[in-house]
Amino acid sequence: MTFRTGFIAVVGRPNVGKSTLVNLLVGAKISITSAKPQTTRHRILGVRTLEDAQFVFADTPGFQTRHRSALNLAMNRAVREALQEMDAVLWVVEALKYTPGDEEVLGLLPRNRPVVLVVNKVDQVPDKAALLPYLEAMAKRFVEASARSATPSLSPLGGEQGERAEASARSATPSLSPLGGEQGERAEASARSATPSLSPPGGEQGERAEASARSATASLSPPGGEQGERAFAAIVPVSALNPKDAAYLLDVLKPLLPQMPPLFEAESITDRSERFLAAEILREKVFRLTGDEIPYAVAVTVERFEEEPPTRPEAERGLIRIDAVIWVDREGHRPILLGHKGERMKRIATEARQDMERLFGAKVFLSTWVKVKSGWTDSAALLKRMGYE
Ligand SMILES: Nc1nc2c(ncn2[C@@H]2O[C@H](COP(=O)(O)OP(=O)(O)OP(=O)(O)O)[C@@H](O)[C@H]2O)c(=O)[nH]1
Ligand SMILES: [Mg+2]
Repeated sequence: MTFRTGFIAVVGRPNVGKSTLVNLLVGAKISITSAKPQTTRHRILGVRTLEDAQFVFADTPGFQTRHRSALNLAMNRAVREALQEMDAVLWVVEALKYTPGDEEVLGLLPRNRPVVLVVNKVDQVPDKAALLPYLEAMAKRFVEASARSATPSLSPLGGEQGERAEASARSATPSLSPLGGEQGERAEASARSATPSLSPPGGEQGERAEASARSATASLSPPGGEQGERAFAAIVPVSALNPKDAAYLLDVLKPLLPQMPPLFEAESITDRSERFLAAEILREKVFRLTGDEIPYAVAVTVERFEEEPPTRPEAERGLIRIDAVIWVDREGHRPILLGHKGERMKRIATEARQDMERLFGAKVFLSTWVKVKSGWTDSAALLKRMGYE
């Protein structure tokens, strides 16, 4: 039996559901999620091992260019690095939406790796037939973008823009070959072939339309970077909230991975330590339980992570004692985080502890402190101390 193992970068603009999708594919919650953009700040690997394949997903921060703090630059760097190292790319977009943020990500996609377009949140689309023209438009954008990136246009250099121009120039180089006509036509033709299966919206029928959109688009093009060839390896509409969608996506990805023995133990689910995951879980609760003013300026560090020996011989793990500091940017944020009589902070800590216990399979004793360190999102030195490389 041939075994396949490969790295898959999961990229997209903020809040499209990358981390939710990675958790679904891994089968465990290893990456934090929230309704607020810019939840993920680090690259984090999620591993899923089947009988004949190991998928190593790299969840990445949402790529964004609106704010240029040191933190954001570090986050964007993590996205670029992930894209360079991977065997395949999952580009995640939100069903029926296409924003300038998505366009930015399109410009970063590598030319020499298979790219699978994941159209997420289809559960929010009542009329599944409405997806077909969207999928068609996305296929077309991908082809057009590759034609554009083959002739890098002059753009002002310096800062991020410069980096971007450079990155796309780099990505264009390996396959500088005449593009146009045929490719676009092929993608369009296969998108068209999806259209006859249009069926009336609603209930089961809608689902059927979705399924046939899948099967039609899954064959949009052969995977991989033949010179001058560039179309999505597949287009897969999913809901990251629907466990049934994971198996299909894994099936699509498997043939894109190189034949190689596994790199991680079969039971591994991530490359990150429990200490790191504990800090992330606490940060997730801050994101979820505070208003818009707080999350972006919050960081969490774990000052102590100690596991006691099990008290009973049959117990696998002992109590884990965790001391964590929640760093805020301004003194004014402290009372907001604590809430009336400390109620909000209490809830944050309780929910975090429960998630930690579930993930670690151990009892957790969690102590938290709130400290103020102004300007940390803009200071490279402080970022490093807080674990943002
Ligand atoms: N309805 C619906 N909501 C979803 C789906 N996938 C994700 N979400 C929600 O979308 C929000 C963002 O999800 P995340 O997984 O944190 O998104 P992300 O792309 O990782 O975001 P960043 O890390 O900030 O870039 C959360 O509230 C999720 O519950 C989906 O398929 N359907
Ligand atoms: Mg995320």
